[in-house]
Amino acid sequence: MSVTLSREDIVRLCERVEGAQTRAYAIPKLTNEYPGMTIEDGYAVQSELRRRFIEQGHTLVGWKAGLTSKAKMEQMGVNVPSIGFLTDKMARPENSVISTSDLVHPRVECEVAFVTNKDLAGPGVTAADVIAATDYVLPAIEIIDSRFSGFKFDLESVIADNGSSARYVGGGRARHTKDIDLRTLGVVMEKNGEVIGMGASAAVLGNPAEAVAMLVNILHDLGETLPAGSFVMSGGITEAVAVQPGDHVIARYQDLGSVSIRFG
Ligand code: 0L1
Ligand code: MG
Repeated sequence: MSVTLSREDIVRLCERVEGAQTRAYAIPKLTNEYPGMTIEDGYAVQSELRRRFIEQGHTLVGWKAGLTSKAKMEQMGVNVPSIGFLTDKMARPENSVISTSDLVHPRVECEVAFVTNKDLAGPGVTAADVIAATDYVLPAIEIIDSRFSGFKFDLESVIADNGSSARYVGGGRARHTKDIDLRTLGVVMEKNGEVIGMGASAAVLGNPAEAVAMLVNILHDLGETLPAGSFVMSGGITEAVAVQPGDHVIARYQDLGSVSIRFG
């Protein structure tokens, strides 16, 4: 597979996704109009979106791996994970109020985030390489927001929509990887005081560091590397749960403390 869309079509689809993201409205999945669209076409649209956001003054702070748990891949009917970019404008402080009026279908996921202190470049990057290049890990909540009507999407469209990236919140307690077992970190997610999800970090490709390695290897295919100082979300441990105004979500992690966020 390769990029099949013309430059004109990439720009057209990017403008469609950018409008839906910045003005918070739902659009039909892109493959309705472009049924032959490939995963590489999806990344071409995502790269154009990244170029535009950076041109508009956003700063790239890192990347996210998505669809990294078996449950989520099965739910979506896909067998490969995806990646998306993260900018400073998507970050929100812990326990702040996130406005749902700026979002289409917000849902929350519990993730382990990595902060790197060495450059990583594929191909062939392994989980051990990721651990060697990790400064610390911290707990995070990702707020994903698929812009596609009725959640009717496919991998190509999701990748073009930057992997449904919308907001992210880091917090809790940062730890060195040598002090924790990255595979067995438990997490309990509560919404308004009720437990709505739980899991262990091994749900993410057996070890969240594997997801970061996969991400760096996909970056290589896109002609990119992961610079030192990057913030990387490794993928949802728990199922994504819908949120609405008034909700308070707290994710309690074994060994990593907790992260909370409110919705207004
Ligand atoms: O973060 C992710 O796992 C990406 C999910 C993309 C599909 C969705 O919006 O559920
Ligand atoms: Mg996620």
